[in-house]
Amino acid sequence: MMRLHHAAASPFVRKVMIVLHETGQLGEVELVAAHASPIDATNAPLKHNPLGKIPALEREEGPALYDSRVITRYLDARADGGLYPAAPALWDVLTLEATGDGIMEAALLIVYEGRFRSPEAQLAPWVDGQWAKITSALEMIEASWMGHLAGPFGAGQIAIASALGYVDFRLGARDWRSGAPQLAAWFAEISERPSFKATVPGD
Ligand code: 99T
Repeated sequence: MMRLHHAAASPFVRKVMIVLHETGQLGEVELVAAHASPIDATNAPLKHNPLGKIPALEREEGPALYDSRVITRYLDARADGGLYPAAPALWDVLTLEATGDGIMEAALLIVYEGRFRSPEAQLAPWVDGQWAKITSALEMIEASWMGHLAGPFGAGQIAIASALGYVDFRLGARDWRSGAPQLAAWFAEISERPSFKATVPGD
């Protein structure tokens, strides 16, 4: 039995959960509740990921895996799930996945700025700069990646949808949809997939 260090708020964990759903491996993983935090590693899976971050995946045949991109790729290969195509299509999928992960990272930095700094210590240009990364990524997806998103389902769609779900969950007061209407329509539709409905973020 594999063990996944998990929290329902994490978009990085959500990608892994969606892959487990999509590849029929849910029954092979035990979920271990973790509360990773950059300033308190008490409940972080440090033994399995020295960086103290989740997700981390314990497996039988070797040391634990991290980070989320490694885990999703491992699980897909394990089940021959087809979420990562062969090269050259792979390079597009990995770039789109990196874009989704980058949106999550920027959103998480905004969240952490609000969570760990006193209001006086928070830096508005820093928060604005992270939000600018998100909007520039969304603009690029809207302009250049809609055809890919409409194509074969895979790790790129999983990462982008998990990122958008996280932005809505933690930064819901910010409007991204009016600047990316096609992406907003795609997100509404893909959110109906059972693997997405089963993994909606929560605290
Ligand atoms: O930074 C820390 O020490 C703890 N943070 C985490 O473990 C977050 C949880 S999302 N995970 C990552 O940053 C993983 C990033 C890595 N590159 C990957 O696995 O892809 C928590 C979301 C929330 O609470 O709102």
